[in-house]
Amino acid sequence: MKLIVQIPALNEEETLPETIKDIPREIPGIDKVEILVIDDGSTDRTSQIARECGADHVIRFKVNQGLARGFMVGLQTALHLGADIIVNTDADNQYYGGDIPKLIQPILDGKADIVIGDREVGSVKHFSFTKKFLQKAGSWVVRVASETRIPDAPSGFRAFSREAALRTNIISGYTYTLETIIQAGHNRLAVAHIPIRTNPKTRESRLISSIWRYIWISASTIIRTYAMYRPLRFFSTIGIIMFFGGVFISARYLYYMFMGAGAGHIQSLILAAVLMMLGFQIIVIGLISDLIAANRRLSEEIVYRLRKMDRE
Ligand SMILES: Nc1nc2c(ncn2[C@@H]2O[C@H](COP(=O)(O)OP(=O)(O)O)[C@@H](O)[C@H]2O)c(=O)[nH]1
Ligand SMILES: [Mg+2]
Repeated sequence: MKLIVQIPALNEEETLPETIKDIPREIPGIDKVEILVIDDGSTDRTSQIARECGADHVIRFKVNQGLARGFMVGLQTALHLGADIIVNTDADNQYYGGDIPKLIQPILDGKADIVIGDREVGSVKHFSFTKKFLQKAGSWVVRVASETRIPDAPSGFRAFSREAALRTNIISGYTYTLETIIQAGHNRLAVAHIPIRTNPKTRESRLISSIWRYIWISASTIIRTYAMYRPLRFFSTIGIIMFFGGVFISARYLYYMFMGAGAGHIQSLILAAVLMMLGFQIIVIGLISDLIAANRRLSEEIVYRLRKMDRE
């Protein structure tokens, strides 16, 4: 069993040494632990520091590609290097490295494909009220969209089995955290969670520079991912509501017409017609998206087999 711990890093020369130092190199049930740092176009000495501190592999992008891309390249590289389990942790030493054995235990036991470290956000003192609220609301939406029961969806401390890593495809460019969970839920991978510890805060979050931007990007990622996996349900729900809204308004119009007062209600007749037409079209869009989604499932299967062959 080989474990690779991957650390996406952007300008992290200050906190990377501690992060690497805290990663246990001997874990029961694991023959070899290796560390992979993905330096995403840092302008400081992140890559050199990573090597000096004992990272076994360092990938460096010349220009910044964003966390989601870095995460994907990390997963693929780890698979290439023969990882059986891949753990992701943050370079700001936010997560407690000593919890890695606990995090991978459900995978070793054959009970999970993905394990998400749950920070038990309610009890983290240095999280602001807004961050806690966003984390909770976001996690709830992700639970509904992914049909899983993950309490801490944006957590970056997580473990993937080789099978889960082979099946993961990230489309969004900003964050991988939400998309991986929704995808895993729909691919029927076993997603588990366990409580983990966090270290005192070392610096402000770089990803959440503006709350509104964060909400906007997270919401659009969730909607896009959900629509990708459940297009018919997504579009037909909207379409049916509009269509029957239109039916209701036309029934009301017919009632007035038979009562002899139709002339004053032409506006609502127009609204009814527009709603019914739009609703019908949205349902048709749902059907087309469903056909596209069927293609996507086939493509995903091909990508999965290619990756597997590549590894063998
Ligand atoms: N590859 C990559 N990693 C990034 C980027 N921005 C932040 N990170 C890394 O992502 C992790 C989480 O970032 P952080 O600012 O701590 O966000 P937090 O999750 O809100 O605490 C850290 O390891 C950062 O070094 C980026 O643009 N590209
Ligand atoms: Mg952080």
